[in-house]
Amino acid sequence: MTNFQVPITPPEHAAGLSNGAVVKGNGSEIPIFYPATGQQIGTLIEDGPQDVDRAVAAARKAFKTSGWPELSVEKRAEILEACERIILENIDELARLECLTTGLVMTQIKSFHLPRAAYNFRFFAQYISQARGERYDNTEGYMSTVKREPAGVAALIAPWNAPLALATMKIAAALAFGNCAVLKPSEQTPYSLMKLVSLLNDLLPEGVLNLVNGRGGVTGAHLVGHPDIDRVSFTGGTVTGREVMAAAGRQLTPCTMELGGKSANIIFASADFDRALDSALLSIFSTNGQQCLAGSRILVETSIFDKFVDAFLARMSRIKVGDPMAPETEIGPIASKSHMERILSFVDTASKDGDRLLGGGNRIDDLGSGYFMNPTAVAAKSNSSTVCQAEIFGPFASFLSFKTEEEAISIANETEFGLVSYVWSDHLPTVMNVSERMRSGVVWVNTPLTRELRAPFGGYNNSGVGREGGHSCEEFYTEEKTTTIPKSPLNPFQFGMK
Ligand code: TXE
Repeated sequence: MTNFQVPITPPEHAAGLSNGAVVKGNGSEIPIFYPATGQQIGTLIEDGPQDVDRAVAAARKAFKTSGWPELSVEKRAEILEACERIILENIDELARLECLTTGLVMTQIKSFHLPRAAYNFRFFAQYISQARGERYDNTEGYMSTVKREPAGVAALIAPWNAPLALATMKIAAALAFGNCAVLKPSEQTPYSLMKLVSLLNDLLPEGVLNLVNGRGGVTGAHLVGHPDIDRVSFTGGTVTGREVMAAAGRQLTPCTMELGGKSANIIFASADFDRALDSALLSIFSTNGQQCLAGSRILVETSIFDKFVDAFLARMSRIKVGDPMAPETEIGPIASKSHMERILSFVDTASKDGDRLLGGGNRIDDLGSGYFMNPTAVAAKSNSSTVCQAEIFGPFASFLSFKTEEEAISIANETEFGLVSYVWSDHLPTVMNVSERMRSGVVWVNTPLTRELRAPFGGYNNSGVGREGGHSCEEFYTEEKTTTIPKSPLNPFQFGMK
């Protein structure tokens, strides 16, 4: 293990940004830990209800007076492109802060997460530049136009597993369509987003983008239930999602919910074996296994089951777990001690359910006090096993076998979730049949983790409500206004003339 660079100095804006100024939160102090050592590396000052009110008021003021909603698309796109550049220019610092709080592997942050974070801004700059209008001449003598206007002030709630990649989708989309926003990072992983917001604030008019810090039940709950919020965009767990949506619902605030998953990765004997193997490993073990779109239920056709599982286990045993800043590391620490303990508790649950542990299943004690565990795989007794139904959210794969396409489809769809599905086969009729019948928001055929930002991303059932992506974000972050005008003066029907 190399020496971890701790402690760190938190980014300058330690307690929320409101109205462009640093506001000292008046709430509790929350310790921030480096998951690779378990050491406390800093403190977060929680923003209480009054701080949240100030941040929302600052965003509302900016919405009314900053000129951001009225800015021409050309100028707004230029600023979004500058946001992309500033992220890329500060990639080292942002990556370090992301790594220090999440334990994500530095090479993955720099190769996937931060390029995506930057691209989110470029994507929405390009998207709004292609905007098209609507006009109807169907009613004799009239024309009607439909305009999309910014919705107002958006509350953006970010999770801890990939803060920069996930929050920037929300920030870029909300701002691109002319909204102002208040972001709340996870109380576990605030630093990279605090740094990001402070960088973006050098480019944006005052008050357009604000940040509040604190626990979900305190700062988050006050924000999402705030009467002056026009949109809530949430990424997190399904249980929390229900609470957030209920709070927003009381204010009739529209929400998007990007929640959990238990995605099926279906591997047919007709698949390209090696690519399917690479993909199975990548989709369950990247981002330390802590991602909603993980291929966590691996369904393999019986005729290749043993061969596939053996090959998977051989590769899994060679995965390098360790210092997230070391270039050779593939899996870093789990994000928190309690989460690691939760993941490992599924090993006992599996044993009680009659599942078979294939490998891993333990904490790695010789890596010190960090939250390291071995990548884990289980052969499940059936799809009803807890490890096939619960979102474990860690480097934990559950294997099942199937004999027929029908059986694979039925197992894949037997879940409370429905975020993504992976289908591996080179037989076109199989691909067509299975992909058509997946009850999930996204189907990846012969490819893992490939986001097309123009297309909707989100889930069926308990995986979410609404979608993120080009057109879906445009619909979510705007209000539609229809304006009807007669083409020449027309006499309305006359009352009181009889
Ligand atoms: O996340 P929470 P948790 C799943 C994963 C994980 C489980 C629980 O299975 O094990 O959820 O994770 C804020 N009002 N995912 O409990 O609570 C909170 O402060 C407003 C899937 O750590 O969902 C944080 O900023 N906000 C996932 C954010 O919600 C509230 C990503 C997410 O926290 C709030 C993370 C409230 N009442 C976990 N309560 C994905 N979809 O990628 C909490 N928050």
